[in-house]
Amino acid sequence: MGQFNPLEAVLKKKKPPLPSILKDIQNVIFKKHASASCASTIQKFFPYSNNLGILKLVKGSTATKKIRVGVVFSGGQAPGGHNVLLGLCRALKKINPDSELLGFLNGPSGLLKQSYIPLTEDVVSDYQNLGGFDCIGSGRTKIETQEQLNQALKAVQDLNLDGFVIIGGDDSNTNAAVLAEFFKAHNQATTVVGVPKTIDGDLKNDYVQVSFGFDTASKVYSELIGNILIDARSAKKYYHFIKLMGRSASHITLECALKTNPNLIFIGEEVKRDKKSLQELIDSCVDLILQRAQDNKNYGVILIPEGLIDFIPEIAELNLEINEKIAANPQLNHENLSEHLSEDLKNTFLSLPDSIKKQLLLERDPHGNIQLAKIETEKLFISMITQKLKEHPEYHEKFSPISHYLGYEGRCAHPSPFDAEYTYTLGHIAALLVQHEFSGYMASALGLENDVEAWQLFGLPITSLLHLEKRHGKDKPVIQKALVDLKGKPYQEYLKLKRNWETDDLYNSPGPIQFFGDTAVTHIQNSLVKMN
Ligand code: FBP
Repeated sequence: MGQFNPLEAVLKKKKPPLPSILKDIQNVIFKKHASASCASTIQKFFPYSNNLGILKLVKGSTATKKIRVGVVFSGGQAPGGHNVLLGLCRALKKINPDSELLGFLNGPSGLLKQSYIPLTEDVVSDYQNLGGFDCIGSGRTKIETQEQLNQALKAVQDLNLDGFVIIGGDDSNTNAAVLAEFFKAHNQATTVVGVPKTIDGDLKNDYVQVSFGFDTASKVYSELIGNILIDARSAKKYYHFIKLMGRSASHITLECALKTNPNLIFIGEEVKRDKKSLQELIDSCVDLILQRAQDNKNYGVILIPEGLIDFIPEIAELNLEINEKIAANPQLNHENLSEHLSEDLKNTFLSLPDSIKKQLLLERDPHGNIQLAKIETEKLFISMITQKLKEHPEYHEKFSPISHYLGYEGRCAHPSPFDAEYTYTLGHIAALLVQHEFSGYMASALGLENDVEAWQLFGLPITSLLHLEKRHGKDKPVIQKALVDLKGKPYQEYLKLKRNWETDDLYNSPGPIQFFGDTAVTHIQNSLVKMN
């Protein structure tokens, strides 16, 4: 590792506490807690795993044989990943000192290539409480084709793995369910387990209060937004347009807004419900700018979720058509595509700046998702607002916009005390699910608003979270993304506050994450969880 860093040195020594039930890990078992139904449209894809119940970890005696487990990071980085490795490693050793953990390198492709390093206490303890996925790296390869599934099967056989743990988001956990099913169908006893990771906060259900990383990332972004708000109020001359990461759902934007009180935010799910056009969104920004100018306030801060562009009905339709057209003809580019589009979408496409046209055509990720992180919605807004303000020359010259994109800045921060403890616990649950041979399950902990000692631990069948979605033009079973609930308390709270945010500068700067002392909070505080 690099140069001596006093904060890291102290963090590395801080062993995360565990829920009470895990204090005697050799004497716990999973008991069926509730039934979990798998959608009828999904059952045929998972004949071996469509009827699994929800499990709860309780006290009970069990055999503690030696187990050999492989683990992989899949998808985008999220704070706390290293503590999952640490939790897994320590739990496996506590279960049986001869157990082993292998870390596959650079994502799921590491399994296919059988490229791994042994994850011993010496290796993982050097990363205790540190951000990043750099201990083993991550990647976005999807194990999907028959050839890849066979390669994965060969790898777990060659390496004699009792378990394989995928630390990932919705698509990666879907992949865990697919692999678990494939192994069962081939009489391969390797247990496949998922761990819920993603800063986006959209992997969320009755048994996953929050995915790990969301707490830290939203706190890091809120710190930065808070600083920008105070700068805006001090300089009184700039409008800041801040795009925030979170591929689809607007959870991060809503969470950061409730923590910082900016002037205006957009929530993709609301835009979709109200069928708002791009021009209507621009008009609402212009209205805000004109209204604030009446009070001599030619400054402000506007938050834009990364996924917004795909919630605007005409752009979402355009994206779907682009997906189909480029799947059929990969040679299409931003200059010749319009001739292939239907008439009204052609006009929408042609009305966009060239830079955005190109970005809409960028290669899809291996899961078939458009790369929204690369679409500069914040710049699109600035350019359209500047154009519209030409109708108001007296304000046009006072409009001085600055664009920001906060995304990668938050994904590898050192985990907040909550994320550090949550991930350490999730690693232990994953080890126990492997030990007890519950394949196709996701590690889950509830009661996260309480201190760690009181958390309740579960195993959740991944197939119960699946639904059918179009990917690369075909129906695929995938975990349904949890979008912002427009009837939920966080959104309702925002509705109550937003009018005052527009006119009064109620800016709040929450400051950096605290790791020690009275303000180092170890339970979940996010509005997303607390208010739901
Ligand atoms: P995961 O869903 O894999 O956790 O990744 C989420 C995310 O951080 C999104 O918010 C963002 O759109 C995307 O990853 C960026 O991907 P990449 O790291 O490949 O640029």
